[in-house]
Amino acid sequence: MSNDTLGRAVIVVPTYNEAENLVWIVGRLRAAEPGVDVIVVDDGSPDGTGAIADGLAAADAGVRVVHRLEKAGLGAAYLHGFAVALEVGYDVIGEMDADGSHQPEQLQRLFDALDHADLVIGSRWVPGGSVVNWPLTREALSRGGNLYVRMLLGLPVRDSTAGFRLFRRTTLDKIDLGSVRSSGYVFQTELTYRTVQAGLRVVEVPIEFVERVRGDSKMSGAVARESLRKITVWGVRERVRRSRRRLAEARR
Ligand SMILES: Nc1nc2c(ncn2[C@@H]2O[C@H](COP(=O)(O)OP(=O)(O)OP(=O)(O)O)[C@@H](O)[C@H]2O)c(=O)[nH]1
Ligand SMILES: [Mg+2]
Repeated sequence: MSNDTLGRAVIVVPTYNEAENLVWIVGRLRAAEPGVDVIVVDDGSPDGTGAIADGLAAADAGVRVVHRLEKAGLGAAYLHGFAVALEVGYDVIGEMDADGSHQPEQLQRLFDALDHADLVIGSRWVPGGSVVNWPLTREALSRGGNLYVRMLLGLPVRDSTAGFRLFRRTTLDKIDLGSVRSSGYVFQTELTYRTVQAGLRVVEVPIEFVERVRGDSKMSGAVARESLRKITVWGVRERVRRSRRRLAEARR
């Protein structure tokens, strides 16, 4: 199995108020991929998710928990989880939501593709990918956002905001995580962008994304505005960089 040649793997699962989902999703993950460990990163969820995660870790040596004091955004939680995973020495470090939108049973598809990639994204918007139970407005927002990213940044990626992923350790080592400042979902786009800029290979595999059934979404206007603002700034910088390069080449 490809997982064996890739080394030790861990999936980082950020949580904020996922008490209704965590046992279910971690159980599915451990059943689908018994060789893959889990790091839950909880931002002091008032609904007791942190204590539930501690219970899982006490019963299963493959699960560990990072407790953070307050809700500081998805990006900050992932950076913390990645730092722990790198410190422990994992070779493959993944991302997955706790709300059931990403199906652990489809994780093997991502591992299979990691053989010839530095970052694998479980993608809703490549042929074969799909979304279950999303309102049209949500789909339009995701498709539109991804189109904007492709146009402005020239990224050859259909679903750069997706949060079902596998990174090789070497990829995280090369993209300077210390300078990442994005806190909301634009964090995903920033990491994709950095991976492409570093000349590394990004491969998308189709997944079926299922809208959460239990618990509340953390998507907010502030999160969407951060995305729009950052992508626009990066896009302008990208244009300046490209025209400077063209000018320099013309002078040669
Ligand atoms: N630690 C931490 N986790 C977060 C934070 N915000 C969101 N999450 C988790 O990140 C994952 C994705 O968040 P969701 O609320 O599902 O976002 P979404 O998938 O865009 O929204 P829905 O489609 O409504 O589910 C979930 O596991 C959340 O619990 C945060 O600030 N800190
Ligand atoms: Mg979700």
